[in-house]
This record gives sequence, structure tokens and C-alpha cells, in this order.
Amino acid sequence: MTVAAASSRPEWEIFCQVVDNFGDIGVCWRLARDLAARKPGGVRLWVDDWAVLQQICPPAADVDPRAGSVVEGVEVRGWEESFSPLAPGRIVVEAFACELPASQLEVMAAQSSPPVWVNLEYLSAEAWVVGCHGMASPHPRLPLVKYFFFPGFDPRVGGLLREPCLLQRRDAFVKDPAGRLAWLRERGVDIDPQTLRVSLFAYEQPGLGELISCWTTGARRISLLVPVSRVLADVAAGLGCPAPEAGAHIRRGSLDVHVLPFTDQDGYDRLLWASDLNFVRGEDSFVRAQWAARPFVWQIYPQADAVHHEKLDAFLALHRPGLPAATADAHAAFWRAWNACPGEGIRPARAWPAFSEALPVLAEHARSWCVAQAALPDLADNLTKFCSHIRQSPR
Ligand code: TRH
Repeated sequence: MTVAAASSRPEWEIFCQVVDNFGDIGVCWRLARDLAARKPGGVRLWVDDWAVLQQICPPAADVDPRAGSVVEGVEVRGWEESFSPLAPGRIVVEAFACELPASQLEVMAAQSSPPVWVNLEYLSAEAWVVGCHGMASPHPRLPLVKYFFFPGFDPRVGGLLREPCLLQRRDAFVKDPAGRLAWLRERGVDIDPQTLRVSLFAYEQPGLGELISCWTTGARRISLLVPVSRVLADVAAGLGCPAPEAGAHIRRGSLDVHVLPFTDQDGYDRLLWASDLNFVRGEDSFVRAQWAARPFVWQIYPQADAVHHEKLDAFLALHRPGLPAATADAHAAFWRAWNACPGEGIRPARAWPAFSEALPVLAEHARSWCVAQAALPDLADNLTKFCSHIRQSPR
């Protein structure tokens, strides 16, 4: 097997398959940038959907997926059907069990010192993750061992993605008038401190229409900031208007809706930091909302057999301590309504009044939760230590 000598062996080689939405590439691109910032020139990222990569990383539009150009310190490459391996990374990350090409496994096994092979799993707050983190799975035929690496909130697992200086950057944006306020003004958003600024990034939400009418007739002014995404059709239905485009500003009673363009990941961070309450989804935006240290509502990625409801409850149980019982109940009721959890029986609009009343206490809790999670080592740090431990241990 000829291995293109195009590039030497990078430290990290990450494989990403886009299942749907933006989370797979969102997590992989963030990890790749983080590792590249810590080890310049040492990260190669393969992605099988260049169009999706371009949405969260616009510079990718200007490079040829086959050329292996370096974008933000990362060698990015298109993972095509006709995949031909390069000199493999010293550490190969298979993101979300995407299954490495057979030729890649062959070239890994052919190395005098085979790479460390890690399967990066999806984030979960469920307790079973602790027992599975670090588990090894020898390849049935090749001299390779795959290790399972679980992100998470428990100090015994892999942690959360949090690049160095993230929280300092956040605080600088929030505190600097030329930061947050200017960002809001540029988008024509009401900066009155009495106004509640809410960002909305969600999947389809049948209960949204009712919540929108609740917001239009509410006593408090609400500015709803909606990046273009799958929830926009439900927003339009709730407003009784055709699907608005990016840049649209629609006013209904106490509610102002601003439709924003989909931006790069750093642009999305600023939206989270500029808002008072963030509706997020999936995995990566869920984690970014926690680093924004503001109240947030999580729409978990729906899975078959509703197993996602267990994941949601696992996180709610972890996040609850420190909250007064009534606040915790209002918080859980609204989240469970937003995720149409069985047995909840109430819709988001019915759970909203108690939830919005709890916002000042939830804001305090969001800050202390962020501080507590930020006291734990971050995922890139843990992954690096995990792999160097494997490298040093006899294989
Ligand atoms: O897009 P998602 O719903 O991704 C989902 C989940 O990851 C889920 O766990 C996974 O199983 C499924 O994909 C396949 O949500 P997530 O994880 O929040 O990813 C969204 C990414 O998009 C995140 O990196 C933030 C980024 N983003 C931008 O870069 N710009 C934007 O304007 C917005 C709104 C998001």
C-alpha cells in the first residue's frame, strides 16, 4: 500500500462524519482548533461533508478539500468515498464511532509505533459513562486497540471542551461597552436593561407558537434572537407570517423577533454572551451555553425509544443541587415541557411564568455552575494526558 508521503505524521488525526445537523463537525472543529492552538502544525481533520464545515468555518469555502490546506492552524481534508490514507497521526481520533476506512486501519497497523486510537463519544451526564470511560477494545485482526473516551461533567471522565482563555474572552466581551452593547446595537436589538434578550437555537418545536403568543402579551419586553435554523418555521407559524430571512425584525406586542444569519462558532459564542437566556440544542451549543454562564434551556437531540429523556433527566439531576426546591422544580418543568417529556403533561407556555420568575436565581446558579465546571480540567487537556498515558504503557 503506497502511503502518500505528502505530509509527515501529525500528532493528531481526527475523522469526522456528519450524521446530521452541525454537532458532529461542531465538536470536531472545536477540538481540532483547540489542539492546534496547543500544538501548532500537529492536527489533521478529515470531514465528509465540506458544505457543513463551511457553515461553521467560512474560510473552508476558499480551500480545496483535496489540497490539505491549513485553516486556523488545522490541516483540513475532505473525507471522500475514494479515501486514500496519508502518513497517520500519532493519535487518531474516531469521532462518534464514525468507523475509520479499512485502508486507514491498515496504514495505522503498519507503523513501527502504531498510533493511539481513540473513539470520542457523545456527551452524557448519565452515571454509566464513568464505568465506560477509558475502556479498551482490541481490533479483531490488526495490532491495534481502540480506547473509548467519554466527555462529561464527572471528574472521572473526559471533561468538556473549553479552550484556554475562553472565559476571559467572554468576560471582556460582556464587560466592555464596545463589546456586548455594540454587538446588540449593530443588530438593532433593544438594549434596555429591562428587556429580556433570549437566543433561540432549536429543532422543530410544536409548542413554540403558544409560547410566542404568551411572550407577545406578556408584561415584560422580550427580544428573541433567532439564528437561521430548523426552528424558524415554528417561529414564523407562531408569528403568523411567512418564514422570515436573516436580517428580518418582526414586532408583535411585547415581543421583538430578530432573525440572525448563521455565523461561525466564535460569532455564535457572542450571541450566547449577549443574551440573558439561551435556548440551545444537541451537544456543542449546550456546552457553550454553560460557559456563557447564563440561564439556558436545552433541547436534547431526539433519539429512538426516547432514551434522550433519560439523558435530559440525568443532567437535570446533576445541575439541580444548590437551587431552591421551587426554582429547581420550575426549571425542570420548563425543560421537560420543552423536550415533550412523557408524564410532564404541561406545555412550555404553561411552564413559562414560573420559569421566567425564577430567572434571577437561575442566573446566579448559571454563574456558580460555570465556575464549578471550569475548575475541572478541560477535554483537550484530559485527552492529551489520556493518550500520553497509553503511549507510555506497554502495548
Ligand atoms: O446542530 P446540532 O443539533 O448537532 C447535533 C448534536 O450534536 C447531536 O448530539 C448529534 O447527535 C447530532 O448533531 C448528530 O447541535 P450542536 O451540537 O449544538 O451543534 C451546533 C453547532 O453549530 C455548534 O458547534 C455551534 C454551531 N453554530 C455556529 O457555528 N453558528 C451559528 O450561528 C449557530 C446557531 C450554531
